[in-house]
Amino acid sequence: MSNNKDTLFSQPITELGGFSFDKQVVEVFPDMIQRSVPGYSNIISTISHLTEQYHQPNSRLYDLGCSLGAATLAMRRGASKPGVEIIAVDNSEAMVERCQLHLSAFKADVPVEVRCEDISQTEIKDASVVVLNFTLQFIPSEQRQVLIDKIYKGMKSGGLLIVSEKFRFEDSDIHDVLDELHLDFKRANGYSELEISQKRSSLENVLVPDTIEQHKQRFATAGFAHSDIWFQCFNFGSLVAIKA
Ligand code: GEK
Repeated sequence: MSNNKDTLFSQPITELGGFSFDKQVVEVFPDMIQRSVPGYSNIISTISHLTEQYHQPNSRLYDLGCSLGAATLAMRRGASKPGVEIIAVDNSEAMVERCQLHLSAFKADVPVEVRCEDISQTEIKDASVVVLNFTLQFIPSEQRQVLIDKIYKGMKSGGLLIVSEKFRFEDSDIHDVLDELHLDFKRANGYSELEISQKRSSLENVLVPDTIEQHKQRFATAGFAHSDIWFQCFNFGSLVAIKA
């Protein structure tokens, strides 16, 4: 995987467009996500453990919005039962191309199919574990319930859905405290004020966070019998939902 440092927003950009997962982003992605998302490594390693516990024989595991396949690899490490197949999906061609290359560099028994498609088009079938690791926040708000409904319908009984996201907080004082902690995290990881503010503008209306309550409500509406947050660091975290 590429080890390039993320300097995409280090110089003033006159015409700042909306953020997109293009070739330039692919080159710096591992560094970018590590330095921008608090708890990312913890979440990735826990995806392995959760996969180990929840994957079922003769089932499919989905990584929706797989980027370079970090969660796919984590799932592959955790999967050992017979008849398991992983399907990794992303709609960025540049990401899928690099993901494929990266996955083929590691030998493993569990087959992985990497698809370049919009996850709204992905058929979910016989799924025991489904991962949306920082992807749902990029899906238009009005399409989120439809997507979670579809995932629920395609899951096996006892299946697990893992959804990691940046969160919004209803209480504006709490929102500000957690947001400031996140900015400090980015500063401590070497991002300048210019990089932070340009990235923030570029993500506006592209990354639209929900509250933790909205996520739980959406899971309940889809039919999930159980859901809760299992990890939180500042305004980032991860939830699980279980199909009865
Ligand atoms: C990780 N899960 O490293 N269909 C398919 N892919 C999409 C769509 C869509 N409609 N919208 C966005 N994406 C990864 C990190 S990154 C998170 C996920 C981040 C893809 C997009 O192309 C990108 O690769 C990914 O979702 C989000 O565990 O960069 O903050």
